[in-house]
Amino acid sequence: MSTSANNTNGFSTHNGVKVKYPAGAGVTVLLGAQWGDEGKGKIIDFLIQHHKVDITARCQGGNNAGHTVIANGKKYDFHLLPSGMISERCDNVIGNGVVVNLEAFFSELDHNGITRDMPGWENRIKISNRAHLVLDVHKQVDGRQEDSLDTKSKIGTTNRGIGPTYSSKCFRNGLRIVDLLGDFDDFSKRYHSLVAHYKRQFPSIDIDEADELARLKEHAEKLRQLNLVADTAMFLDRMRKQGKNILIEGANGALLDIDFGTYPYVTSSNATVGGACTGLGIPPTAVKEVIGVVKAYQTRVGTGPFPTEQLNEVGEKLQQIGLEWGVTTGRKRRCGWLDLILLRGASIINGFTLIALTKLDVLDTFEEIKVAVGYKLDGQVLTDPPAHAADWERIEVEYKSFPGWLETTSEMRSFDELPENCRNYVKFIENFVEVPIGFIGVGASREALILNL
Ligand code: 2SA
Ligand code: GDP
Ligand code: MG
Repeated sequence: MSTSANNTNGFSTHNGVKVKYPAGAGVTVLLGAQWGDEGKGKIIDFLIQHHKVDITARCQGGNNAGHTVIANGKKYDFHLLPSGMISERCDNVIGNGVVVNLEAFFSELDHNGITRDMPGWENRIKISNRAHLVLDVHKQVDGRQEDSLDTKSKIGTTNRGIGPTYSSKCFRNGLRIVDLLGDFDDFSKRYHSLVAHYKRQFPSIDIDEADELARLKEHAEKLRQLNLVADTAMFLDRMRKQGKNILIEGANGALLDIDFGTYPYVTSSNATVGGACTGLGIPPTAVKEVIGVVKAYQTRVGTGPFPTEQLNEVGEKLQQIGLEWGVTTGRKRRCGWLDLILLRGASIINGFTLIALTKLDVLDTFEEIKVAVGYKLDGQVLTDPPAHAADWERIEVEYKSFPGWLETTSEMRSFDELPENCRNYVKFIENFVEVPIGFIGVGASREALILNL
């Protein structure tokens, strides 16, 4: 393999080149800068191999997310599990900000072969006692809420019960892991009252409450036996004090953030940098590096504004070459040109210190490549993304056009090797956003990653 971790002499090599990853010990946050599916999984895999990551931690979202990691000669599909589960060296945390479907948690461990192939896996993962549980009722409410909306207002959720679980959390009648592990009679009472609460809103809800409670009891036993639950904020604090490297992996993406995304067409958590702190109990002063993962074009699943969407042969070509299907639901992703107004906004909110630009190879065969560099609304120039959903529909996009490079980049391994037109495209993005592009993805494999650090 041409990419290898060789930490015995203090550094590792990737494609034969010494890795000069800049951050020292501390906390690195890695976030999606668009609408999710930027290829975060692959960059996380690189950092785990080369940056001596000791712990990977999930801070928000639930099993609505989907990372593909190709490693150890295998393809892993992760939704709820932190990606460090693939490495025997890494501990893993599911933080208080994550909403946990325990059924999905245990089945993901099984179908990725972790329980079978990685003895001792249970010593490498901890779930926060404060994390909220996704229950059957939340999934049913997700579907019913979507059904109750007209076509234009539908969010196009992943139907995993994520929004309703965060609603219960904010309504303060949600159930947490710590409740499940406490007095089960008390838990059952609160469970029935939560289901009754939602039934008043949606009388057609149909839950086998006794059956779900029995399943939850079994999960509670398993969690206890395997010692999988902890106060993860305190655990992470101890680890930081021991000088361990922590990688926080964001799910979804900045434009799906509940506060700064294209509201209401967003997910129900903070997918921007603040979510990393509140979702794990990590102070902002501990964060050393914030890496934004950006696809070289733009995709979105679900409904909602998408100013640079290409509902034409360009969009179809991006979808087909980029293999743009959702990892969680198998939905076709909508595709369009890279939007630098949105990217600059995401970068400002997150304070990116480094960008990873992925899937550049997907543009190899395009004669012309465009990027959005300006918005106009009712004749007025906008320098930043608007807040109101209705404004998005009337935006006129100003594009900058680049000549394509019409060469295959997937075997190229250094920035200088890339065709000139390709380098110009990358440099333009870097200058517009004013953040260095440290990684460039030119293919799905581990090796197809150019370091530009
Ligand atoms: P939800 O289910 O309440 O979080 O949905 C709200 C919106 O957030 C979008 N969303 C996503 N967008 C892209 N990728 C996501 N995860 C999967 C993946 C997607 C899939 O990584 O491939 O498999 O379909 C994800 N999760 C949530 C969603 O489309 C709604 O617009
Ligand atoms: P995530 O949710 O951000 O981790 O991204 P997904 O895993 O949902 O989607 C990214 C997809 O792109 C995966 O199938 C990856 O294997 C693939 N991928 C990642 N980086 C590259 C790249 O540089 N080039 C190509 N062609 N594919 C890539
Ligand atoms: Mg994904």
